[in-house]
Amino acid sequence: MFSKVLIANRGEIAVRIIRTCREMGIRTVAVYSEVDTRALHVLEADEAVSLGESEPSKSYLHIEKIMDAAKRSKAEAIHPGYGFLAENPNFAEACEHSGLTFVGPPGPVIRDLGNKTMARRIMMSAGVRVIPGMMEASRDPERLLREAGNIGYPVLVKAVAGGGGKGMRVVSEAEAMREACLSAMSEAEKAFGDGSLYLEKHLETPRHVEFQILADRHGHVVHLFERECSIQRRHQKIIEETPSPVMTPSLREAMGRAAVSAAKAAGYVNAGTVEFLLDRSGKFYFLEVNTRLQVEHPITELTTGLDLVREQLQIAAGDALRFHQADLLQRGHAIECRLYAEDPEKSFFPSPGLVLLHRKPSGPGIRSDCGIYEGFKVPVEYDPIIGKLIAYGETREASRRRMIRALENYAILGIQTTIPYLIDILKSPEFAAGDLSTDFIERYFQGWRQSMEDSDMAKIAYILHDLASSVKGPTTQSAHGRPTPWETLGDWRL
Ligand code: MV4
Repeated sequence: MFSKVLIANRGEIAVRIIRTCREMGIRTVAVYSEVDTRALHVLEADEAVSLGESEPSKSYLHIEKIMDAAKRSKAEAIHPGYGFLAENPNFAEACEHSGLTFVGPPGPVIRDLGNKTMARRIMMSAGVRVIPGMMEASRDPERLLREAGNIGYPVLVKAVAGGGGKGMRVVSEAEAMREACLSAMSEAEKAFGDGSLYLEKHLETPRHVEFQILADRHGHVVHLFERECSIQRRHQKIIEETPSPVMTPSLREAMGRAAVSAAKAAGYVNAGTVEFLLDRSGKFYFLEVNTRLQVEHPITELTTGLDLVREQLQIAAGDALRFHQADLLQRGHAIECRLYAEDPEKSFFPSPGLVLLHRKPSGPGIRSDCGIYEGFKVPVEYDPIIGKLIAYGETREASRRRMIRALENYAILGIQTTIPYLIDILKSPEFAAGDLSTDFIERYFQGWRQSMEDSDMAKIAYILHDLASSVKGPTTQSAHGRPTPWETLGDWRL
């Protein structure tokens, strides 16, 4: 096993990886930008190397700086977390060329699966059903128009280098094709440096069900069951759960088998996720492979008992998987809520700033993966995810109620968060019934506003937040001339 690992990431996922390394006796090296000088991952790692300027392209996305930090600190492996360089094949290859182990799949596998039509061809050859559509990309609007006619409207225009909804357009008639292709092409060119497009039949109101897989370097592949990720807003997942409320043992077996075939066909190694769209009739279609540890991995951990970061490190070190498919069991139900520093009343506008108060919930079945602390200034430069809350229970209803309880016990002052919004989704009759689809948020939670009948804790937090943010300068001078706790609250680490 490695004796030192560099974590090329920040926030909750860097902290998450550091924790497992600590348990395994592996020393950790954090990297950080200027605004992250006092970030939690820096405080928790054994060593930390500065990357300088905060702009992502000059810090967490800068391959040479990170390679240099790894060499100087004598790390043997690099864990990329999610986002940033996690799915960059050039980064994975740069690591291997410098004699560092990349904790993830081989560069060429990342490259193949990142090309969405290549991924479709691989899956088709493996006998995994793909959504009807094109098997190679094009930049010719006339060709795309002809193909759309063959597929039949509505079609979905997708970027071959895409993922996450960028460069995607639903087109319901031939007249709208040219315009949609041109705008998708320029969006894809800007986002990925590759404007090539392909088309798929557009599936209406599907569910998003993904399978976690683990593959070692010896050709063994297992799946760790599914995660349902249908609750998302603008291609940003907000609530994930496992098992999926619609899963049956036979569907699970069929989808799990497809996920394992997909991984084998791609030559996959390490942890990955095979995404499917599931239609109302129970037919499932390959969507894409995510070649990284995902944000929502904890729900799989709670229901299988495994530590996915430990599995990743062992696979990267060359160990064989210690279990077969038949050894794996799913137990209970887990739900994850992603917590964002965003204001849900102001169309989810980012809400960075100083965390004045931070009280995390705890208790039975509650896990908190968090990247902030009281006194930390959430920077504007990066993704606004501040952490995740995960609730485990024997049944879906038990974990749902537990999650509501925990969210109502969560107090964060100084920044706006999506917590009140999450509470209302979890309490909705539609969510409670498990009636989920990728248009859930558009259907039920458009134009959401906070209700003042929220929990006592929410009310108190609300009042305290107003109080705390209105307390400024001399108006709070105490009689004894020393600063009041309100003035210093949150400042003690600065
Ligand atoms: C689709 C689809 C319907 N039909 N493809 C969105 C992100 C990208 N990874 C693929 N996505 C979709 N592809 C066809 N042919 C619907 C979506 C989609 C979606 C997928 C997963 C989770 C949330 C979603 C929200 C809207 C649309």
